[in-house]
Amino acid sequence: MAPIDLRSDTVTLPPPDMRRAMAAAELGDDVFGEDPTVNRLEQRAARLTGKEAAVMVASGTMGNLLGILSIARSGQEVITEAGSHVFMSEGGGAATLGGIQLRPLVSDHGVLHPDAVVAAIRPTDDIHQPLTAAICVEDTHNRAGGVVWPLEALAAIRRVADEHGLAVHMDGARVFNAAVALGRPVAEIAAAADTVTFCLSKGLACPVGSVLCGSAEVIARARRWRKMVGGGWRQAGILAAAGLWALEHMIERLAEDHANAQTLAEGLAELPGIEIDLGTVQTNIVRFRLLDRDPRAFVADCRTRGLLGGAQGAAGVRFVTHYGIEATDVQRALEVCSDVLAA
Ligand code: TLP
Repeated sequence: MAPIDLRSDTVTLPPPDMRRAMAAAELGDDVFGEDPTVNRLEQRAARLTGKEAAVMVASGTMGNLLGILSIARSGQEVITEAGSHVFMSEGGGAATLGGIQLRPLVSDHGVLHPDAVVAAIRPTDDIHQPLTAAICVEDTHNRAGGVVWPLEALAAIRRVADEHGLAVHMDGARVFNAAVALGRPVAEIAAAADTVTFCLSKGLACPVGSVLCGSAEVIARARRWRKMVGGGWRQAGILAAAGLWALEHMIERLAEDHANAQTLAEGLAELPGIEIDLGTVQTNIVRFRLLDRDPRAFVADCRTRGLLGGAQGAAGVRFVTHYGIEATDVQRALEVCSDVLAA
């Protein structure tokens, strides 16, 4: 039997109809701006997020990097959350390639408090300090367990940014999960941000791709950065076709992943030796702590029984539900966890 793979929603495979759409895609050279399918995806992404323009990129990491490089300059600082993906898991790209310093702030489950952000903004009249250029938010927040930013919290960050002349970048790798959880259009969520990246290759099941959206001016800068980091691609319409198909067919079904994550979390909460904050399980990510076990050993024992997950830090484990995971898989996953904990 194939293992139940809950390591990430990045493991999703393209559905047969998505593959057919890819095979049928009309293509051109995207570096010349001549791939009609890429152009269509970028227009669609801009419309969906309520922005003027968009650029398709290889990954969420590239989208965040180009977004930050396009709204901040060398020597400036970007405020972000201490557990955010840009700060923890993107190789220090903004510092390496842009000379931009990230300023991590501790938060309440990934949601930055506006007062903490205000307190972190650098004074402009002190020549010792770098200047603050932007604020980065992550919605949904991965390390917090797929937590959705309340719209009021986003609006509060927007107000702070406007009061201090700062830009806002949203790492919306899973912003469609946030939109489905809130029952609101993505544009309403992205309204708080100047630039927003979303991923096609996670819950939306595309093989490759993310899109960075923003004003025409900022996206023009991002295109220059994309070319510089080797991200100018040619007949990328074959990938954009997957994205267009996904935006049409894969968003609403994310609710199934959320329901499966909920069932999984509630089942795990019943098991001895597991500590889980059910309040953080709002989308498709389930994070929990093991009270008396090494998470790596737990994950290895699950693997031998056909369940894949991820160990995180000293006590944490992460499971992610996604396209291809059914309610019956969740029941089997719970049985495996129960067996491993009882062994
Ligand atoms: N997250 C991945 C990897 O870190 C392993 C995962 O499995 O969760 N922003 C957020 C919030 C992300 O969770 C990720 C990827 C990215 C950006 C980066 O996307 P990619 O992997 O496309 O560069």
